[in-house]
Amino acid sequence: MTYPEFPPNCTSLLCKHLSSELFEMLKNKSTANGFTLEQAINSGLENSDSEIGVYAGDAESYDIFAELFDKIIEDYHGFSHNDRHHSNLNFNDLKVKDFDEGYVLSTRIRVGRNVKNMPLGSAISKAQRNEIETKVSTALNTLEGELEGEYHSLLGMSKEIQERLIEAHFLFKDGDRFLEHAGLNRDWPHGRGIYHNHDKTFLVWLNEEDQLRIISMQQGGEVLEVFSRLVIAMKQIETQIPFAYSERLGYISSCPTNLGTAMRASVHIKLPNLSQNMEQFKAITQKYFLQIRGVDGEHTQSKEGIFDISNYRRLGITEIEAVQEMMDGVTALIEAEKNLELMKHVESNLDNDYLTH
Ligand code: ADP
Ligand code: CIR
Repeated sequence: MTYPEFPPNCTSLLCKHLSSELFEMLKNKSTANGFTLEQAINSGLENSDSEIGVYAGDAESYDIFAELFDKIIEDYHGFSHNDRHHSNLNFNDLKVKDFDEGYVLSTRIRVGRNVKNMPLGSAISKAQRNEIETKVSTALNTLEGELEGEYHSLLGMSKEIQERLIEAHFLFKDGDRFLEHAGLNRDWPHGRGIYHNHDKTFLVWLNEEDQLRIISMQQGGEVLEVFSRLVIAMKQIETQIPFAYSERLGYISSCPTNLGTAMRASVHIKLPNLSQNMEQFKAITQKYFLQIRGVDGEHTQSKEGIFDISNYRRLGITEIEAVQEMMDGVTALIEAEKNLELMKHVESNLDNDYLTH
């Protein structure tokens, strides 16, 4: 492979950080699983509109290709080579905000997890993926109380049910072109599936971008309820399934954006006025380290002024800090939305006064 020609408009962290010198240094290296630089960067090369553009094939990728991954990790999370990740799951440390009524429609917090001593999805074999499905679904089937539910393999699920679950925000989509070019969709739909409790407030995705995505979600803005359900579930699952974890990088994930806590805490929030003032909207999200996504998830658009707002950073901050950043930022967004509403109201009253006098 020769040094790739990046298009001039390429803004991914891959384009930004993969110099020809770095490429020459890493191009012949591979991990014990045989994962190469070429595989790690393929998604970013095929999708020049990538934000990041790289995926790891195993935990070792973060060491073997560290000169590239570390630059991307520092750029995204502000976490340097000498930093160490720390965890905090103590709900008592959370300064809970009660969001004003009428803005937050639903809350979802998820973590990504991968099984210790297994390759990640980009480098895994079909047999290993199936083995994970069997082991994890067996473990999930032992959960009790609120977490009790059933595992549904994608292989045995009709297209119609899949569509319905995707539309209701419970299931992942197939055919994501970023994952496709990372080798993460190989053998689809084998080994993939979803576990959920009866109320669909606790869900686990199997073998999508990460081997597990553990999810807690519900209508409304009760963040503490969503977070505590997730923490209980994460801890119970981990007693049966050992997860890939690094003393420096925390939980190991396929995409470097998900390292550390691997946690994305999000709300669906209605901001019809603020979304007409994108400069102000973006300034607030930058101040609070928030990410704006569309209402159907990553790489989708907003509908009817509804956005998915979540913490941007996941590594180098604790789980509590990740959730706190989301809550503080969302509170600031609601405040700004209310002020814009008020201004609109005052302006329309002034117009009416002018017309009637
Ligand atoms: P992930 O969060 O796993 O990185 P996505 O951004 O693709 O992945 O989101 C997955 C699904 O979760 C999408 O259907 C998205 O609309 C849904 N979702 C995310 N946040 C919320 C939320 N707060 N309430 C309801 N659904 C949500
Ligand atoms: C990109 O580079 O834009 C995609 N590979 C997505 C990156 C961030 N999202 C993620 O980890 N799910």
